[in-house]
Amino acid sequence: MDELRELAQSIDLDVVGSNYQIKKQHDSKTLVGKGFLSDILLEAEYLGASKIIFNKELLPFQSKEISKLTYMKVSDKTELILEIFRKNAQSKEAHIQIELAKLKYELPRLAGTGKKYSQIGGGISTKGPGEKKIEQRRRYLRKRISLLEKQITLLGERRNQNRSKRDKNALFSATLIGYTCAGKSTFFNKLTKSNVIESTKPFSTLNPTTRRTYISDDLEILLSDTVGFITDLPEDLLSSFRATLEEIRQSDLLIQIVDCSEANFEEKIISVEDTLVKTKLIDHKRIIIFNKADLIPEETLKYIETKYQQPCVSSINNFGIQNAKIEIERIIKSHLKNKNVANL
Ligand SMILES: Nc1nc2c(ncn2[C@@H]2O[C@H](COP(=O)(O)OP(=O)(O)OP(=O)(O)O)[C@@H](O)[C@H]2O)c(=O)[nH]1
Ligand SMILES: [Mg+2]
Repeated sequence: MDELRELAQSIDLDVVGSNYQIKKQHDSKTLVGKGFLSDILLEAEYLGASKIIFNKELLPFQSKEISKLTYMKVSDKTELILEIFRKNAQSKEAHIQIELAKLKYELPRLAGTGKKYSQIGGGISTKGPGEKKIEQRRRYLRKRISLLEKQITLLGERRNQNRSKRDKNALFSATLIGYTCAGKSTFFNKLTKSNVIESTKPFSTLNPTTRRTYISDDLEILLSDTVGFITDLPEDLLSSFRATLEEIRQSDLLIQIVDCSEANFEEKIISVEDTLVKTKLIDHKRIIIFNKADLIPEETLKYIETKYQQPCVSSINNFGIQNAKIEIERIIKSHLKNKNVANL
């Protein structure tokens, strides 16, 4: 719920209240129980809310059922994330990816927003103009989705061409991955002396950026910064970000950045690994770097170092950066050595 609040606030929504229910099973019609639902709708109306956001993706008919009971806009975490992505999109590619994910989200929910269209008219048990409008919109969405998919494929091909040019240079490639706001871009900027956006707001990076950088005096690599992950990242959104997934897939090494100053950082490691499983990237060579070490007490730092035996750094000062580079270099060199032995 804290994360949902932060997501909402990142796009300047004013959060006036929150509530939760613990249930063994979700209510198939309304997600939460009927009694609880009427309580929260009353509370939200009393607090003057104009929108109610569920911290779980609502099934299309669930959002339709809940909408029948209130004048407030009924939304969910997926829609909120889509909105954040839309606001942060800067490149043409990001805009296409987000529009595609949004349309894919809208398509099965069209009947749920039927009121908007069916108010136009329609007699009893006849196919009125309302239904026709829905059908028209559905057809439009399908056409537009297929057009956008083609555009993304084209952009992907162009990216592949660039990548194969890069591959000729045969540089080892590493990609930064991790939960949103973990500090991937800050670490990237530190290593590559670049200037990509760093921000306290989630999902500030949408498109991958790749730069050459010397990890040691004699080892130059390609380092990529990518979009952040989040628990329950909508599948459509993830699959729309094919460029990022490709970047990760083609990479020789994944560097998972973890914000170790958060109380639930271990849950977030598992959440990122879940996404890696879903995207079939879990078997990729991967190391973890614990970031924001400047924000944690000495004992916690010791605990993490002992438990994980992975580098701890601060990307805003230089703490641990040299060690992290040495560790990355060690892994790359052992990988290259194994590759050479395999090629003999
Ligand atoms: N104190 C401290 N803050 C950090 C550190 N690294 C990053 N930050 C801050 O954490 C916030 C998020 O950093 P980003 O680099 O934008 O995080 P990201 O992982 O790229 O996030 P997205 O691209 O939005 O997914 C920024 O406000 C950074 O200044 C660190 O080592 N210490
Ligand atoms: Mg970033």
